[in-house]
Amino acid sequence: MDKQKLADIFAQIKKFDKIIISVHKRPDGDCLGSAFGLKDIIKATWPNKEVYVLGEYVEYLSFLGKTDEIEDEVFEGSLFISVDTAGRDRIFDQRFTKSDMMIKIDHHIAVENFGDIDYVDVNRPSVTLIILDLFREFQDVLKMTSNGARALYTGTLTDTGRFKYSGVDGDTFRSVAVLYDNGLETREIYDVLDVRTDELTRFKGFFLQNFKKTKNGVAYIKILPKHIKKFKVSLEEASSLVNELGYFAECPIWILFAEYEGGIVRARMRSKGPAINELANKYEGGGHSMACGANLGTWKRTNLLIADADELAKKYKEELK
Ligand SMILES: [Mn+2]
Repeated sequence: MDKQKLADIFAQIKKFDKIIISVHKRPDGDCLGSAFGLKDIIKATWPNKEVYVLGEYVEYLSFLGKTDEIEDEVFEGSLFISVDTAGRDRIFDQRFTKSDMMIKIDHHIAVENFGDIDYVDVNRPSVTLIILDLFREFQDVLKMTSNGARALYTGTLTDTGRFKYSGVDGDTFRSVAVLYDNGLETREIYDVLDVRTDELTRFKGFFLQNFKKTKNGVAYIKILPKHIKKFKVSLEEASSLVNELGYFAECPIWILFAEYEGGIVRARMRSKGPAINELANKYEGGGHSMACGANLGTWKRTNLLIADADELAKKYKEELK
């Protein structure tokens, strides 16, 4: 935690009357949770400030808040805050250059610096927990409502795999305690997150019947457009099942392949053994050491990645002996 930089960010938020918060493309619980949590803190503390959240609509996260659509003029004289986004081109709204100042708040290994202030803390398992570092640092001034607590808890839950992933520590729970102190009610959140449609339930049946394993311990599944069509699920929904492959004791690595717009094949990669981010980098991807993604482009290349992952699993098991 960089207290000086948090103080700089606090000073800018205090100074600007107009603040625009943007998430990354294809947003998840952490970036929308951070954005709406930060908006709530700013509005609860300074009700007269204008605060906007820019991002795509995501049905299952719509309970966190409503995103805004704004004209170019609104950017004039504004502070732009990008959350949970490592690269400039991944920012949802590319009009950030029209803002007076830009702050980046993120927890991914920096691919580039693009803010006037860049706050990157890779030791925090979610950006919501960085927002909470800011909140706790200036607790005497900042306020939060139960809506903000809900948003920040949701992002913390989704990015830590419900407190299971590495990076969760005492600070995580000290921050979560602050959310309870500010009116957090968790029941509603679990009610929303634990919902599953008929379609996805049936797709899950298919998924659990059709995964494959390599010799040395890589579990994987290839989700083709025809499967998506047959079961009437979205790609996001289908991909959310990735960790269903993480239960095998003999498979330290698991991968979900799916085809995106324009026939582009991507991989979601997970590990409970060796670090896999370098492998992801080799295939035009990146992310965290145990959870990352790769851009294969074509189905043909998936077999290369599977072979590389299998080699990694083999080495890992040999080292354990
Ligand atoms: Mn995140």
